[in-house]
Amino acid sequence: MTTSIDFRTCPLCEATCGLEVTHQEEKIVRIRGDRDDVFSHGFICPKGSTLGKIDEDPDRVRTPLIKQDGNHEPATWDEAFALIESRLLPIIAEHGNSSVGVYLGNPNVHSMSGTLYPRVFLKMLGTKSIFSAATVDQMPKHVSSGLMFGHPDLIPVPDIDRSSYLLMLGANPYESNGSLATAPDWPGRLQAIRERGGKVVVVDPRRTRTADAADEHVFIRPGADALFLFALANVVFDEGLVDLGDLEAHVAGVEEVAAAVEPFAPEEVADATGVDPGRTRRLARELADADSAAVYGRIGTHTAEFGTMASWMVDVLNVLTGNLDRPGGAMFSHAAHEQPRSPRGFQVGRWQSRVKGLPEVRGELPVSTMADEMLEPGPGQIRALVTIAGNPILSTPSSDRLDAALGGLDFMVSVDIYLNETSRHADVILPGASPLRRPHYDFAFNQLAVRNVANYSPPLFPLPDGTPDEWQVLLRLGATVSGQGSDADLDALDDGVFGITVGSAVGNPQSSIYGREPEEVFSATTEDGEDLLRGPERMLDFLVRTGPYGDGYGADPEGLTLERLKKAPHGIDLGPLHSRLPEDLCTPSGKVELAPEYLLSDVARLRESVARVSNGGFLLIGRRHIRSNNSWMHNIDVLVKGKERCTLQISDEDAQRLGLSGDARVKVSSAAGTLTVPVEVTDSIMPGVVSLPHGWGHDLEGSALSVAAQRPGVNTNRLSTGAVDPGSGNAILNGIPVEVVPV
Ligand SMILES: Nc1nc2c(c(=O)[nH]1)N[C@H]1C(S)=C(S)[C@@H](COP(=O)(O)OP(=O)(O)OC[C@H]3O[C@@H](n4cnc5c(=O)[nH]c(N)nc54)[C@H](O)[C@@H]3O)O[C@H]1N2
Ligand SMILES: Nc1nc2c(c(=O)[nH]1)N[C@H]1C(S)=C(S)[C@@H](COP(=O)(O)OP(=O)(O)OC[C@H]3O[C@@H](n4cnc5c(=O)[nH]c(N)nc54)[C@H](O)[C@@H]3O)O[C@H]1N2
Ligand code: SF4
Ligand SMILES: [Mo]
Repeated sequence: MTTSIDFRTCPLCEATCGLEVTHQEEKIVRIRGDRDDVFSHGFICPKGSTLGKIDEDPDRVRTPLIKQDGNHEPATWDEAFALIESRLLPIIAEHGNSSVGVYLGNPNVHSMSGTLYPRVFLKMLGTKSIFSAATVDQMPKHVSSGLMFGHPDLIPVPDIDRSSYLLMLGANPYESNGSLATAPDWPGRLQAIRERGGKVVVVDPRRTRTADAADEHVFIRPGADALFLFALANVVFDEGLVDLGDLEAHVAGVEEVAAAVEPFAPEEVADATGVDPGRTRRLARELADADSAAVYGRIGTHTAEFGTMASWMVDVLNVLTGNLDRPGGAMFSHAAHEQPRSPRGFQVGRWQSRVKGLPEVRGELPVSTMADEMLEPGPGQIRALVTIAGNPILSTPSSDRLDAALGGLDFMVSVDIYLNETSRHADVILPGASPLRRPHYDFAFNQLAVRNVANYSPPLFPLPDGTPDEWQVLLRLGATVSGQGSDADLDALDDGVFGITVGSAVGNPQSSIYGREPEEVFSATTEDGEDLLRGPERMLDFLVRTGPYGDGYGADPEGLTLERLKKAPHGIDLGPLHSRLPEDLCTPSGKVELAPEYLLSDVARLRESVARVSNGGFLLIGRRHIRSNNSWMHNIDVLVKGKERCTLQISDEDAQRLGLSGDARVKVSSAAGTLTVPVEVTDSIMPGVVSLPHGWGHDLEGSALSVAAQRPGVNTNRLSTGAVDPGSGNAILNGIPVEVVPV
């Protein structure tokens, strides 16, 4: 057997590491970090080397499965689609398109098919019952960015490679490898800040590995980030530290913000945050005085009661200290596939959810209310569900209720690679492709990267004969639910989708191919003058060629094309982040809107929270471990072996008070449910706070996860209540009041 080496980007998390894969035909010999990768320079984490194990996992679903008498049995693709057609079409005919709900999970943003084709499917289905992992994650950031910068995807990232001060809240990149700030090797990059004489400050109710490696760690009471950030802004005004720098002429609403933060002096919020007011004042001064600085908040800041307020104030601070859009501050990436955006502004709540009246954001509804929409009878009730790369039973709130809701549906389809806690409810499971058998380019994370890079990887191994790629599965599903027939011509449909994209570009004065003939673009997409490119790769070629570094179909012969990307297996470095404002703002005013009315209107609620007194109970928060990936990699033996990880962390002080020894088990109860878990006593968590990781609870009947079932752990989302941050509809997953009782 010949041994070959190929290079590809790891699709598992946001860090986008380059991998060097040694293999003998379809057998992986070794995976290690690609030292020549232009962005990751050899960095890898323990998950990256397990891609072969996912590919080989005997539990991975490889053929469609149809549920018969409670068991999932293999079926052909034609049988699976025929069943979907015969069951879903009558539901749609009788109850309307929105009676079919769709849930999109996190791995979609890690694949080309999953980034581009669910939206095509959704359009063909025509439902308004759309949910995704975004509302258990970063939706507050989309809302604040949409309102401040005019587009929900204009998300500034900390320019950590040049920054001299980083204030990081609710993020633990030593375990997570970073989020909404794509940077392979966070540990190395954070260390480099310190080596240049800069400073890293971490605000977290736990002293994490990231906090341990930082210059300073600040304990904060869960859920209090917004108050702390408002207090920092208060000091910046109070002590005359405002300096907008180059953005001065392009910012509206400074006075309104000054008035809004006025009641939040550090002394006022000290009890609620647990942060000493003198320290808050010092941190505000340090931030304002630094040569360059960035404030960066993540999951712990977002999945909280005031997630949108906190998310907003993070960028207010970046603006007030003159750090937005300047090197070393908080900057906007400029991805190779980015398309011109029109300054249309951004709106929240264009419609509301039926049962709880929660706001639509970006065309979707909060997943926290998905079960309500299924369980509450009446016109508009969701009766069927399609999940695409999602495991909401473990990942979204009030799992027991959702489990009952999925069990009661008339019909369910899961596009997934495992028969797991969620897909066990599906009448039909349609397998997605193994990560090694699909092409990769990071549409989502190149747009959030701390350096502009482009990297394309072809599929390492082919799909087995007769197995469609995931984009074809999604198109066929779209054809089926839209009545075009489960045997529709997928290539023709895909040509149609591509044609619409091309048509709108040639008609857009901002596009580099404005006024060109669509035919020219179609005929240019032949590879080697022969096979027509299709699907996501054709779209990638188009987006890159019409993107900021593209060849514009001949306009710039030196520019990027998919062919060029293919010739650069270690990626193409497009340089450090560059300033993009005010030109690329999408607000109707053309300014940074520092004080959008929608956000100001929620300040009173935050103000009320200052006076809340603790009842002495515990607040539950989450955590991640480097060997995890949300709920779906616990079936990989090398990642789960060793010490039990699904434990309730509790402080020494609290353990003593409750008389708990290191191997004790406790009952944890919230308004939503009760779990029994082993404790882990530690000095690294704040007294009054307990922490449990998410993604566990693999003991549900009907799943087929043989490795995960041996160490099931418990599902922390049985404790989350379904309460949301009203500004974004994002779930509150951190700061949940719980009671802890020894068993
Ligand atoms: N309590 C608590 N809950 C949380 C969080 C938390 O911090 N605390 N974090 C939240 C966050 S940030 C997120 S993003 C969500 C994640 O929420 P989800 O996306 O719902 O959950 P995952 O565990 O990522 O599940 C991914 C699913 O996709 C499948 N899958 C993997 N790869 C592929 C593929 O290539 N194709 C297809 N079709 N399927 C695939 C897996 O088998 C699995 O079923 O969880 C959230 N839940
Ligand atoms: N190993 C691993 N990597 C992952 C994932 C995974 O599951 N495992 N999931 C991926 C996904 S989908 C995402 S979105 C990212 C998330 O990436 P991160 O945002 O870095 O997520 P975490 O590592 O959970 O870090 C969140 C931190 O917030 C703290 N925290 C909790 N509540 C509060 C609070 O109220 N205030 C403050 N200031 N801090 C608080 C927690 O103690 C924790 O240390 O990670 C990605 N990478
Ligand atoms: S850090 Fe993320 S991208 Fe890098 S190897 Fe690990 S899982 Fe893959
Ligand atoms: Mo996430």
